[in-house]
Amino acid sequence: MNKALILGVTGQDGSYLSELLLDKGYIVDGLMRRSSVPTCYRLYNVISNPNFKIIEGDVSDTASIFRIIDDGQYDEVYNLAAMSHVGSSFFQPYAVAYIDYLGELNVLEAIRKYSPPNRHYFAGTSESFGSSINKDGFQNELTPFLPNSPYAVCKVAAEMMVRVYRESYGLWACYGILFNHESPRRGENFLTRKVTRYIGRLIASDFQLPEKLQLGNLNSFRDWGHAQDFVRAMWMMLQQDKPIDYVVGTNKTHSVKEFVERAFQYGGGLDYKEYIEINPEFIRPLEVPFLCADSSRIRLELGWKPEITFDELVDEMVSHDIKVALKEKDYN
Ligand code: G4F
Repeated sequence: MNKALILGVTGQDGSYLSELLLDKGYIVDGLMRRSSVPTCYRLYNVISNPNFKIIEGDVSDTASIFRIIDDGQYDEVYNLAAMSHVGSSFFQPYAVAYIDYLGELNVLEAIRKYSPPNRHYFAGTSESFGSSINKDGFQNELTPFLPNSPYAVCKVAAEMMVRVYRESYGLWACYGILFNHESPRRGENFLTRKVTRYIGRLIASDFQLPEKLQLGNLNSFRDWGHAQDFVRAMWMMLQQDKPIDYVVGTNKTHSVKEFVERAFQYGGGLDYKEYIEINPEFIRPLEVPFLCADSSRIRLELGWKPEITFDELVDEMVSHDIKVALKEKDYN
C-alpha cells in the first residue's frame, strides 16, 4: 500500500486529496496544527477511515517536520500548507514567509536528510505570474514570474527552491502552478465563497438581510476551476516517470463581475447590482489583473483535463450555500 503525507490536510484541497488517495487504496497521514477551534470540519468523509490518521505538527516548525518525515518514510509527500489569502499577505508578510516559503524549505530539507526516496509535490500558484502574460493572452510554463504580493513572492521563492533541491540533490520533487480552484469547501473570505455564502443568507432571510455584500475590485480576471479536478492533477504529477512542473487550469477566464453576476442569476434571477457595495477595504495595494491558463502541456503529457465547467462550479456553490443557510435558519 502506498503511504502519503498531506501537509495542509484541513484545507479545501487537503480534504479532496485525502478522499482521492484513500479511494486509490493509500494510507494517508494528515498534518494538523494545534488549534483551540475545530478545524477538521472538511474531513467528514475521511476522519473515521482506518487508513486515515491526523498527526499534530506545523509546517513552519522545523523539528516537527523533520521528525514526521523521518518517522513516516512516505512514498508521497504533498505540501499544501499555506497562508493562502493574497489580500491578507499584505498585512502579514512575515507570517507568509515563515509558512509558505520557510515551511516548504523545511519539507525539502527533511526529505533530503531523512527520506530521499519520497516523491514530493509542492502547491505552487498562478499568482506567481503576477502581471506577466504571454503575447497570446495566456500563461504557461514558459511565462516569466512577476509576483505582485508578499504571498506570491514567497510562493515563487519556494517554487525556485523545489527546482534547486531537485537539480542539486536529485530529489524527486515538483510543483504545480495551479490557477484558482474553488468548491463548496472554499474558505469564506475568498471571493467565490464570500459571494455564494451571501446569496445563501440573502435567500434564507427572505431578502431581509440588512447589509449589502462588500466587495473590492470587480474588474480582475481569473481562471476558475473546481478543486476536485485540481487535486487529481496533483496526484497525476507524482505518478509520472520524472518530476516536471506543470500549469493546471481550465484555459478559460472570467471577470470577478461575471462570477458575481452568474452567481446572483443562479440564486433566483437576482440582479447583483442591487445587493453589492464596493468597499475600498477589499481593494488590494497591488492587484493581479488577468489570469488565464494555457495548460496544454499537462493535458498532452499526462492526459489531465478538467471535468467540471465554470457554470457547474458556480451552480454547485450557490445551491450548497442556499442549503447551508436554510439549515442555519432552522437551527436558530
Ligand atoms: O478569491 P480571491 O481572494 O483569490 P486570488 O487572490 O485570486 O487567489 C487565489 O488563487 C490563487 C491562484 O491563482 C491562489 F494561489 C491563492 O492562494 C488563492 O487561492 O480573489 C479573486 C479576485 C481578486 O482579483 C480580488 O481582488 O477577486 C477580487 N476580489 C474582489 N472583491 C475579492 C473581493 N477577493 C476577495 N477575497 N474578497 C473580496 O471582497
